[in-house]
Amino acid sequence: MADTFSLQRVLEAFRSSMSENKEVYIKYYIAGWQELVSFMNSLGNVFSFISKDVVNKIQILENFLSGESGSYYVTIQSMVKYELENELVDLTKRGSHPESGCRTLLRLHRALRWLELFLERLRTSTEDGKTSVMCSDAYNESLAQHHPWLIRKAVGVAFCALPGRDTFFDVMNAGDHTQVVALLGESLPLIAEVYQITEDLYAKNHLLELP
Ligand code: 1PZ
Repeated sequence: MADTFSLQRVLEAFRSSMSENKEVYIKYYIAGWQELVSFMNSLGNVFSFISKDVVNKIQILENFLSGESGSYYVTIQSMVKYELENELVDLTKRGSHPESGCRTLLRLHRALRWLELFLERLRTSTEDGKTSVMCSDAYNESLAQHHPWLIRKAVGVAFCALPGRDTFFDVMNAGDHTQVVALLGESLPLIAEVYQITEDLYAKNHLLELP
């Protein structure tokens, strides 16, 4: 199944990431990101500085998960509890824990909001819709607020290299446009729910501004 339905696999990973009692499994959460990285790579080299950062963050989380404290990293909930109780998080400025699980996942979490906003725009777009505009509108509404000027500029350049809407739908490998739109309609509530659960957890623990 490796070369079929990339969008489908993203959906499946995020679907599997939610446990019955609404905890989020890190293993599947990063599997979803891994799929998004493959997708991004298929769009061309301009995006490699973005996918490298995502790959790096996936790796940090994978190392925790396969390390000796791995059992505390099964869900985002257990990770937050473990890292906070053991003072493994730099809370106000970067110090002895610059790559905590909590701050690393927060970067992906913020990017997930971008993804949600972008895919929603794509889903509801008309034939003459421009992906670069959808991308940058979604970006300005979310991730951009957390990025310095230089990165915002570089991201702006990358957006200009995005393929058009038709190609985008094709690269998603999920059938004709109507089918892609249907699949997006199915995936978005899921992604939104995973996002909201994480957002509430981070808000409750005052972790939304981790350096
Ligand atoms: C398909 C088009 C892809 C457009 C992607 C739009 C988002 C642009 C994100 C730009 C990231 C730039 C490179 C790295 C930035 C890092 O400094 C930050 C903060 O991490 P820190 O420096 O604090 O460790 N990294 C991030 O914000 C994570 C960005 C993830 C972007 C994921 C894009 C998902 C693409 C999905 C494809 C459909």
